Amino acid sequence: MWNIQIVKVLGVLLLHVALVTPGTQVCYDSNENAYSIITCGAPGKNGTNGIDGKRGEKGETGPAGPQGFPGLQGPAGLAGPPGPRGEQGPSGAKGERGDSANSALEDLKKKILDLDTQIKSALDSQNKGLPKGRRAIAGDKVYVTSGAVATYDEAITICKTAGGQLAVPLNSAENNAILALRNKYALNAVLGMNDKQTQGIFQYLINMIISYQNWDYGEPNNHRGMNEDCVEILSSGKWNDYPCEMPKVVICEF
Ligand code: GN1
Ligand code: CA
Repeated sequence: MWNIQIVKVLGVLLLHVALVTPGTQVCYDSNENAYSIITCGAPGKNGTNGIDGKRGEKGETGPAGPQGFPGLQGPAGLAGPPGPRGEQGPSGAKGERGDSANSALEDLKKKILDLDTQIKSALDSQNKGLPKGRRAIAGDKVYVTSGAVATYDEAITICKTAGGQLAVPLNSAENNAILALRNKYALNAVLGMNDKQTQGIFQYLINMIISYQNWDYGEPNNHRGMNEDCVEILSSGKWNDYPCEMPKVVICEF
């Protein structure tokens, strides 16, 4: 046994002496239970990079970042519902004693009379230049004619252009004043009313149903089925409906 070990050691020493040269070394391989000689060279170059490893697990949530800048102001909101009614305020100071009802009425009457006088004098001076027989007065109204004849529509325009309107009697006094002018001429005069809108219902130019009326016997009658929508004043002062296109004397009122 000891002989075998001694032989092994001697073998190795011999191998070492015979084969180990600079650049070589003896290595013992325990698996093979043997010795081998390897050549020692310069270290090899680094290998190329390996492929990427597997993706790591998700890290923990980081700390909250700093607060951002405030945003722009938004548009105004809708108006809210009305609030509840407030409490009643305290009573005001007592006012000065007023005029008696009678004296206030007297004041008003005086003002109206003054106004009436002013209107009459203004109307008088306005009509001074008109030839006699071509104007008539009833109350505050002044009726004027040149004796010219025209259809209903033309008559309306003539009076409007003159600053007045086609004469229309609202009572018997006004009807008489208009009649006085009509009777200066041999023709009937046209009045400011018609039943164009509804047959048989005569209206003023302002589309109001007439109040005062003075129809001749049997009138208005749309004679023989004719379209008699306009009104003329006859020599008797009574009224007749007639076709608006027929020319009649024009009397204006101011
Ligand atoms: C008639 O007769 P005279 O011409 O005055 C008629 C009127 C008509 C008018 C038409 C009593 O009047 O209603 O509007 O003709 N009078 C009668 O021109 O029928
Ligand atoms: Ca008629």
